[in-house]
Amino acid sequence: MNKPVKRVAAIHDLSGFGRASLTAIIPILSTMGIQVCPMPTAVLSSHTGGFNGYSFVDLTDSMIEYKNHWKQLNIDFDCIYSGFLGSTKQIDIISEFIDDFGTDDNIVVVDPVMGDNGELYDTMDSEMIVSMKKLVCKADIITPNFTEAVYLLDKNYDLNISEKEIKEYLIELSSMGPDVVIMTSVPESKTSKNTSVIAYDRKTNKFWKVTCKYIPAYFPGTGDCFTSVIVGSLLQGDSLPIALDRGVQFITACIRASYGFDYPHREGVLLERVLQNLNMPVMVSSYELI
Ligand code: PXL
Repeated sequence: MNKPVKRVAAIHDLSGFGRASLTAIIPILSTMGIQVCPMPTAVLSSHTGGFNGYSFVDLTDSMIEYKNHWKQLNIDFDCIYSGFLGSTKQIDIISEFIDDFGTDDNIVVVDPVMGDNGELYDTMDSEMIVSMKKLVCKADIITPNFTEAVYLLDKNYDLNISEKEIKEYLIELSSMGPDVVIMTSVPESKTSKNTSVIAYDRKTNKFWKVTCKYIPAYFPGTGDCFTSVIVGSLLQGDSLPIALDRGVQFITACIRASYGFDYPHREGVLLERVLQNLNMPVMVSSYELI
């Protein structure tokens, strides 16, 4: 039976303050006309990027009961989308979740949230990296930023990297399992004022690139916003390069809408001011084949 609304199982933490993970994913996908069924991995009072003293409740055990109930209800998902995880045991549970709910028709998107700007987030360690490497093998699509790609491949974080090497990293990541690898925050040459997203589609053996102006500001949670737009766009039937374009355009709009205001960037981008952009037609396509 064709569902009237596409449905995503979103396996992420719920952070009460700071516009990251579920508090970004739910409004974005809802605005795009997609039903989000959240499975919280942990409840935090805030995300960990720039806040001290946050509370953290690990929900690993509840995830097993959650999964069992959803199985009993026989829910079918058009997408399984995981992100920030609170423990290595959660990775085993998500792996089982994919075995239980994954089909030939739905897509499994793993955002291997571990760090940014060359560093791991507070709650991540080497054990989490080992487990994340196993989880990406089960995904159809992964969306690491450059830092996470480097950790997944045991490479050194070196911003002096050529496009040829980035392509090799993408192929190596795809050989772990996913058909599509989307790398964000790809460094450009030292003199460039740009940053880019580069994706590799193994089935077509194509590399797609979307470049955008680098704005010297860091807002936590933008990775979650980007991957949510990719998920929503693909579920709406867009091609991969259009999904990349929409993701980049939306993040650029989020940062531009936020950057001119004087407030702590740890609170995240001012999502509420730009959500409606998601329902505008894609005006300019800037993607290229490389
Ligand atoms: O946006 C990634 C993310 C998700 N969840 C939590 C985080 C972060 C990044 O800091 O701390 C709890």
